[in-house]
This record gives sequence, C-alpha cells and structure tokens, in this order.
Amino acid sequence: MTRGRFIAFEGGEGAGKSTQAQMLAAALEAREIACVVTREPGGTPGAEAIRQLLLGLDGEGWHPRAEALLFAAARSDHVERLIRPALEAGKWVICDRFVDSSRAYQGGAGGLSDSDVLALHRVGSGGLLPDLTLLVEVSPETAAQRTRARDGGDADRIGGRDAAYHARVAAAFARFADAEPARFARIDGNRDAEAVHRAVLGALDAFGQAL
Ligand code: T5A
Repeated sequence: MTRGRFIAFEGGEGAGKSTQAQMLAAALEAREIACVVTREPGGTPGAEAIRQLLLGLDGEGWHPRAEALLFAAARSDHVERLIRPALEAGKWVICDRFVDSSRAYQGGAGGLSDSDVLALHRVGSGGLLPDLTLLVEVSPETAAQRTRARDGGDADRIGGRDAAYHARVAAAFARFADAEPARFARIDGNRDAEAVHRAVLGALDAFGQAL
C-alpha cells in the first residue's frame, strides 16, 4: 500500500484555507483519489473537546505555554487516531492548519521559542510534518472584510487578538516558508476562490504531486 500524501493549509483568519481545502478535496475525488479533510484544533472527538477549551470565550484564557500544550495535546490525538491511520491506508489527508500554526501563533506571536514548539510536537506527534504546506496569504484588509462579512464582528478567543498579534503571525508564516522552500508553497489568496484553487493545483504540480 502506497502511503497517502499529507497536505496542510496554513495562513491567518479569513485567508480562505477551509474553502481551498474543500476545493482541493473535490478535485482529488474527481480523480478518484481517496482523501480525508480535517482541521486543527480538532478532527477527533478529544481534539474537538480541546478546541472548545482553547477557542471558547468562557473563563480567563490561557497563557502562551498552556495554550501551546493544549494545541500539542489536541494535535497528538488527531495524528494518532486520524492522520497517521489515514495516510497508512493510502488516503490523502488535507488538514486545515497543522503544527506551523502553533509555530506562528504560540511561537512567533505568542513568544515561545520555535525549538520549544517543535519539541512539544516531537513528544506529542513524533514530529510528523506535512509533505506540502500551502500558505495562503491575504492582506489584512481582505481578511477583515471576509471575516466581517461572515461573522459580523464576532471572533473566537485567538482570532479576536489585536492587529499587531496577527501581523506577527503573518510575518512568522512568511519566515517559515522562506526557510523551508521544499515544504512550503506561498499562495496569493487575495484573488477569487477559483483563481486561488488554480494556484493550489499549480503548486501541487510544481511539488511533484500532480493531479
Ligand atoms: N490556532 C490554531 C493556534 O493559535 N495554534 C494552532 O496550533 C492552531 C492549529 C483556529 C484558531 O486557532 C488558532 C488560529 C485560529 O485563531 P478556526 O476557526 O479554525 O480557528 O480559524 P481559521 O483557520 O482562522 O478559520 P477561518 O474560517 O476564519 O479562515 P479560513 O479557513 O482561512 O477562511 P474560509 O475559507 O473559512 O473563508 C472565510 C470567508 O471568506 C470567504 C468564505 O466564503 C468565508 O465566508 N472566502 C472568499 N471570499 C472571496 N474570495 C475568496 N478567494 C475567498 N475564500 C474564502
């Protein structure tokens, strides 16, 4: 059995990651490639329960180290129970956010060191990395316009942090992509969804995962 491919979408709130994950899944299914679309935090019952703890608005919130541990615990359950078994069964896994989100939010923006975030990932998930990470980048104006149109100003605990925090997140993602060009493709997400989807297919092609 050939192992499946592991593709992650990364980027800030409102970049269009979930939309593109669904469009990629439809393109794979049209080619009779079995795939699973999943998300973080979440993807398994245990990880979805941790998602509520992380993103719900009750309580006083978490300091950055506790937040990083909770994301790593959710990811560990997700990798163990869903991602690895699917890959081993030959399915492609399309994941809406993965460890690079922890590196960007709890690390780059939250103040943890990258090596600490990666150490948690090594313990929790055996250091699993996607075969390809598609970083969907949009301007702050585009992100705000899309999330306002959809959520009418409501945001979760992390999405509602200030503009400076989100600018640090975006800068961290860009640094990771530049440092690891063999694993990342940067996608301009400011265009309409079809144009972004074509760019996603082009990036897969360039990485030797042609559909
Ligand atoms: N987090 C997560 C961490 O801090 N550390 C971690 O390790 C992890 C895994 C997750 C939060 O947790 C943080 C990051 C986040 O703050 P979430 O709800 O899962 O929260 O958050 P997001 O990933 O931010 O979800 P969003 O739905 O806001 O963003 P998407 O998925 O990028 O955007 P999408 O596809 O839902 O689109 C948003 C809207 O725009 C429209 C869509 O229809 C939708 O209404 N749209 C477009 N409109 C025009 N043109 C396009 N090209 C469009 N693409 C989408």
